[in-house]
Amino acid sequence: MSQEMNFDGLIGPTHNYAGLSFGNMASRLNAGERANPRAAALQGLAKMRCLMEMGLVQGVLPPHERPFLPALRRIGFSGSDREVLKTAWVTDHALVANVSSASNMWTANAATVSPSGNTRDGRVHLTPANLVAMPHRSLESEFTTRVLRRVFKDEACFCVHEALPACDLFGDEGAANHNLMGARHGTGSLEVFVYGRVGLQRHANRTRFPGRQTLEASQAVARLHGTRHAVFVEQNPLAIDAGAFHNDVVCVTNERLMLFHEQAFDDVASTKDVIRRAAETSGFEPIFVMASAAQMPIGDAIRSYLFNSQLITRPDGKMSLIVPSDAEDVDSAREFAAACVAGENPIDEVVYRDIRESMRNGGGPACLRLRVQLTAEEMRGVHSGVVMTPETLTQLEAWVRSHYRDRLDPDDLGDPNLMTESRTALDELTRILGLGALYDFQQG
Ligand code: SUG
Repeated sequence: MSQEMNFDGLIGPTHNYAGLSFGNMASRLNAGERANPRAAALQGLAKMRCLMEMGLVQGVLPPHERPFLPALRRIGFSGSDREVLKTAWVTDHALVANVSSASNMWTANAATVSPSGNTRDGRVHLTPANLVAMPHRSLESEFTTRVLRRVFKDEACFCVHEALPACDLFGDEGAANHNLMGARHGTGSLEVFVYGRVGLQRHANRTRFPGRQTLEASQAVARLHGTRHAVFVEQNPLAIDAGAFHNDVVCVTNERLMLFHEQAFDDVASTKDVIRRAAETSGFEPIFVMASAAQMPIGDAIRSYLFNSQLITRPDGKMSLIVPSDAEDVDSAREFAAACVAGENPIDEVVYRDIRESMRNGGGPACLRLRVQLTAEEMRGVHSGVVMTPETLTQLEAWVRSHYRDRLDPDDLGDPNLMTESRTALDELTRILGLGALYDFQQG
């Protein structure tokens, strides 16, 4: 028997709104606004506590070092750390914004994960996403690989691959474009890879906004993992252009259930058909719950992030939908969520959570977590420091309160004190989570 464990990204001390993500509506609309890193991190921790109280096993992944000075040195800035930051800031604020983003909080983009029941060698396989579509996110994969190799160290149980080659052809966004479906967690399941474009057809762009995940990347990940049952389906260009830069903005799965918007996929009838046929081979019957465009215009789906909810199975076997509180303000989304609970499907509860600070950058509940299905033995192999208990959560809340600012404007990113404060916080965090010297600034 397996259990699902969610690894949430701890929201880092430099959380801000720099408008870095082309094609992500919230990122553009809130560019330049004042952020509250302290509230952001506490909202994230409160969501984790809520899931733990529902009986789920919760893990965390630490924030990355930001501002990331090695990236500035690599492009020619030199001197002491303070000098590097100062000269880069004077040269171009945008460079500093890119190396300061706390975007690694969205761990649905950290990696693609195949459970051991699905893979040929019977190990859990993880491929860190290269995130090449956005410069600020492309800085994440190296450190993510390091973290995942510490957290999933036991090579008898886990295999953490290198990220795919960092080029346009292999644009990979991790679990945000990958869904698991199966009779129950841990039973051999079907992996539904969803791509935004065919990389080799780069000049035949069907979208105005980037389709970040390529078919070639999805196929490469399935090959690396030795995935037994996989299908590859395409995002709808219309959804991408409406702001669904990742498929998880318009679709979520849990066990046999797929909850999605009518315009999520390029060809919804054939997508359902492909999944249905593949599911038959995997030995289960999928349940599709779809919001039609008439019930909920695609713009409402993007504004509310209803489909970016976490769909979870509680220990009693029923499902809960953890929805961003922003969705309560969008009539069609609120009504559809209520209808899901009333309808003939396993969802029997909707829980609204306030994660507004993350939402303003286009990151909902499902973006903030990486799902990993683990057997009891694999669970024991996970680095225990990152497995949350109510006490560690309390400790992390106190840590946030003592180190994080409660306001951050994009203009503050050039402040060397922010760098020092962040390093002090992260240094302490590695002790709380028992991770050892993990960050570049801790070396030497
Ligand atoms: O990659 N936003 C992230 C949001 C990621 C959401 N993740 C999933 N859907 N799984 C992105 O666009 C905004 C940063 C800024 O503008 O400051 C940002 O990176």
